[in-house]
Amino acid sequence: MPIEAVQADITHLNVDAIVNAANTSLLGGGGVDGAIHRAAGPELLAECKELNGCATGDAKSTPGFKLPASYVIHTVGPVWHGGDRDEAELLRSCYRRSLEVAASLEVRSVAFPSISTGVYGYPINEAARIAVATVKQALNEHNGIESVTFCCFSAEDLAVYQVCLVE
Ligand code: AR6
Repeated sequence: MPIEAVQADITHLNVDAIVNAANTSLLGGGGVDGAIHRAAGPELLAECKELNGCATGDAKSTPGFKLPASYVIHTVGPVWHGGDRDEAELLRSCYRRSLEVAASLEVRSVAFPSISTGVYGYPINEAARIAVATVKQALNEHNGIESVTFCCFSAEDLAVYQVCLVE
């Protein structure tokens, strides 16, 4: 099953790389970012300090330290402002760039959280449709990536992703 959706805490997943929904400072925060930093341990913050931040729509990697995943790919989703500030293109870019970074690390399995749909306020239906379509398209260019997991925190989000996956 190359692309699937699950309901889980992303910090528990046994995949090669997990994606973090970070902010431009890359210095930690709440939500999934806070959970990843807590689970990886303080070495993750020290490593992130060396990265000099990350632009919205871009992605940068670190080791996973205490996580089961070998790598964390930190990406920065757009803040939702109503849809007329390039939010969709920036969100697509997060998924594309994260998979490019994953391919450059030669990882086989990647898990994404639902980028921008928490604190950043992106509507879940539109965000999930973008996530699934962008990943399906990008995987055609990255033959080494064998599986992508959409890691949903809530049952409601999982139901949305499952609809998008069969569309
Ligand atoms: N595993 C999987 N998903 C999770 C977890 C977890 N452990 N914890 C939360 N989620 P958010 P954003 C879900 O707010 O909207 C941070 O402070 C959550 O339910 O984490 O991109 C950063 O530093 C939601 O579905 O990220 C930024 O400042 C999804 O992850 C800002 O929040 C994303 O919610 C980024 O906001």
